[in-house]
Amino acid sequence: MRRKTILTSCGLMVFGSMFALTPSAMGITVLGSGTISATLDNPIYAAPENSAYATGVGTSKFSWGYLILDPNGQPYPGDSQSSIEFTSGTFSNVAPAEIFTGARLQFHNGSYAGGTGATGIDVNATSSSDDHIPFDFNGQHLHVGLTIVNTLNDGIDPMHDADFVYITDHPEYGSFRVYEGGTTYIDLKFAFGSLIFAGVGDVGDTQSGFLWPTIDIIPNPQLPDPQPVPEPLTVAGGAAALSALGLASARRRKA
Ligand SMILES: [Ca+2]
Ligand SMILES: [Ca+2]
Repeated sequence: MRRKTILTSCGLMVFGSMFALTPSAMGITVLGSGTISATLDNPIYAAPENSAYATGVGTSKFSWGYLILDPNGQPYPGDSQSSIEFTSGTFSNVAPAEIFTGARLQFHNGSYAGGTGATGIDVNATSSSDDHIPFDFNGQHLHVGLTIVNTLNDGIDPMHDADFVYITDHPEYGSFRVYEGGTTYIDLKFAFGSLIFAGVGDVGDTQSGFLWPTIDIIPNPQLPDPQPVPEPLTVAGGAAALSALGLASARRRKA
């Protein structure tokens, strides 16, 4: 009875775990298979009105950022919203507290008017499984906040310009960064059991993104006094469009 109480009180956590109680120590073999899915909600915006430029709250893909439009009402070439997408994954014959790679977080680093983005989103992940006894692998939940950093682009250092995300409550695990215009994912590690964070998985395409050990803006050694400058598109057409829309001049910079 005590064993069951311990197990069923467990939750689901992302990015790995450490644990004190193993199935073998308990004298039983418990394995489960199923899927991990998630929705993204409770966004945080740089400014309240930025919610008008975001879509997908409550779904698995959240997009943000105001796209400057040309005279024909179309985004300028190369511009796009940024997005985060939770890609569902499966787990097969895992034991409680066993670390497994069960899903991915894909990040597209778009280019839009600076200051019109989101700065955070929550991941609500849930497991689905037909394995219920003695441990219920179904319906275990994870709720974790992500901080989104949309760096202003200086157009000089791609690593500096790369936008990034990190686990809000765990900056010590570093950040997942994607170059401007790039799209790639990071593997997410989960475990069923009494859990704490223990690390992150691999980046899918290392030509598009990378892991960085801190959550700080990467300094640009080529620019002693970093001063982001508007990109050509912004100068050519965006400034007038923004002015007409009454947006703040600071937003002419792209993030
Ligand atoms: Ca950037
Ligand atoms: Ca960007």
